[in-house]
Amino acid sequence: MIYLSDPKATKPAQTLYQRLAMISKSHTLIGQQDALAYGVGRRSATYAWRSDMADVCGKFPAVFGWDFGHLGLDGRNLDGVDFGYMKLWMSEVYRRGGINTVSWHMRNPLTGGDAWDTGLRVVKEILPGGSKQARYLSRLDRAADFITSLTTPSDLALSRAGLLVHEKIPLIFRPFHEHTGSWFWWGQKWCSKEEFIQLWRFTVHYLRNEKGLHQLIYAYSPDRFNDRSHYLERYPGHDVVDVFGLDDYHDLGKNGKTTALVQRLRTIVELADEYGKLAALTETGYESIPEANWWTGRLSPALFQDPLAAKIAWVLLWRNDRKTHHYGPYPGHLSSPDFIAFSRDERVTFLEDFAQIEFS
Ligand code: BMA
Repeated sequence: MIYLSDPKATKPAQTLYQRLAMISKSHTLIGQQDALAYGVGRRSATYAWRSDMADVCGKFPAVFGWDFGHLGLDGRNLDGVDFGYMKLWMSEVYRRGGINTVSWHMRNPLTGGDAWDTGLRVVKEILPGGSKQARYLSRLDRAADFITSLTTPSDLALSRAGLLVHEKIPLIFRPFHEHTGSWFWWGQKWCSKEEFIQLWRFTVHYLRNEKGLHQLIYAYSPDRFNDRSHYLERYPGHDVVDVFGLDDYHDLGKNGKTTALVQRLRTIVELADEYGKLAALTETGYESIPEANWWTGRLSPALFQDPLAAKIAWVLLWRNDRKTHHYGPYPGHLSSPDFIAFSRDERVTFLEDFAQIEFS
């Protein structure tokens, strides 16, 4: 048994964590960012249950990525996803047995610019005592309101009898991602190790203790790293992290080396085994997938050729935005036939499969 870092974790969050631990021994869930919100060449103005992946292979991803960037600004996130619909999609994902994970390309609280607005030491300004701490707290409050509002009737029979109990939907929360790079204002060049760790710990404690959120599973998600000690350099602690994540596009891209990715996956799986947590490839892909057999030729060997690396719980592809910026297949794309072959690999687990796997 593995246990969430939050001693007060809700039962559904704890159950989801256990299920992921069990499934990761033999399967890897497939995920995608914004999979339901739009696809290449298609943006629906309303709520719909559709994804490019399902249009290609008939199956939906099991893990659905979302982003809180621009929360509270104009009703839409940084990539134009309406937050009202996002809530509906997240609830429906949960109802169908899928998993929601949230990243946050948070705007720069010091300058008002976007997440990529770097150059100043922002982190120390949002910590307690900093000039922008109040602004940061109001953003956390908004996120907490959104998360709190994500509920679902826990039992239909009870709810019909008028005894409606609302269950809080568990979320995998993945803040301050890719901090080993310096392209975001929380990146390694823009804050000290101590500041980063303090920011992480402060955020988790605020959401847990002040906002009472116990449905969150926290993913620590650096970009590429050299070795185990580099990976752990800014690690904020076992009591505030549940998933050892990795964002890695490079190793599956043009000049990438599968062996380098496999080595990194081995490291995070080892850590997960050692500390009783999960490991996941929290973002990856090859922009516009210019290789027809990328799925079975590159991704699949990276995920499965090494038995230890194969124990990651999920892999999340980035979003399908437009022909020059997409990380999943779409009908007519040159890699779609190969994606169909990849989707038939029984180790690759989609939403429909995840619901059917027996847990002992
Ligand atoms: C990047 C790109 C951007 C997007 C951002 C946040 O990788 O996809 O277009 O705004 O992620 O989702």
